[in-house]
Amino acid sequence: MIVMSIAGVDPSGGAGVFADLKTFQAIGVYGTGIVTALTAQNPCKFFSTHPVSPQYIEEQMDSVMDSYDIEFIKTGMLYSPEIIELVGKKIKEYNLKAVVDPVMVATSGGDLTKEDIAKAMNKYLLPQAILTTPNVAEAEKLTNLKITKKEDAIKASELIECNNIITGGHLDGINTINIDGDIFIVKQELIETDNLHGTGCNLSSAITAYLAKNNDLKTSILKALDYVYEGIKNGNHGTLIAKI
Ligand code: PXL
Repeated sequence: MIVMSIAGVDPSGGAGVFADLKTFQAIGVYGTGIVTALTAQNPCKFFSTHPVSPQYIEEQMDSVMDSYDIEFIKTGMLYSPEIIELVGKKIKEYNLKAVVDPVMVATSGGDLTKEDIAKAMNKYLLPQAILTTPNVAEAEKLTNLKITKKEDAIKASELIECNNIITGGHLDGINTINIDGDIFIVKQELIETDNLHGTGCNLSSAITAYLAKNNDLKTSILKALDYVYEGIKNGNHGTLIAKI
């Protein structure tokens, strides 16, 4: 089982491609990583971004796909509408099943995208995705709705173009899951911590890994929620042991 992350590099290892690879490893699948941008950051402070050209992102993908048989991928920081359009095209070309983490801003407040990329996500990427995993702020941008309570999240989840989980870290732990129009609410206890850097990356990569291990979409989401919760409880660097 080989999966792929298409995302940015966080050199401090908590988010982005490096974090994704650790999560893939913890859940027992082999991970490959396509880099969309380098960043200079640590969990507390974001310094700068250095994007990779769409042409070179395509070359990385083609070179990996040339020798590996990959069905499931995740996308993270894609930085610009041009990169989003390219990734949408490649998902179609290789018939990939994509979990899209619609990354827009870092927990630390850093600039992970060039401009408002919600429009490009809705146009090029979400129609190709099997799932998207926005947090509340990202779901608001994707739908132009204000989300302050469960009912708002349900409304937003019905507007998003594909299956989705609107994560509940900023909504009292209420995760709103919409699979083929069926809505499930999964409430998790919020954990008091200042160490949440990369939790969104870990969630989408854990879902991708569980899917690759033949779990259905709902089971993969539930197992991944559990994996991330345990990780946060253990200081968010304790995510290397997974229930497989
Ligand atoms: O968690 C969002 C995210 C995604 N990708 C990269 C990041 C971050 C947050 O910092 O650095 C590369």
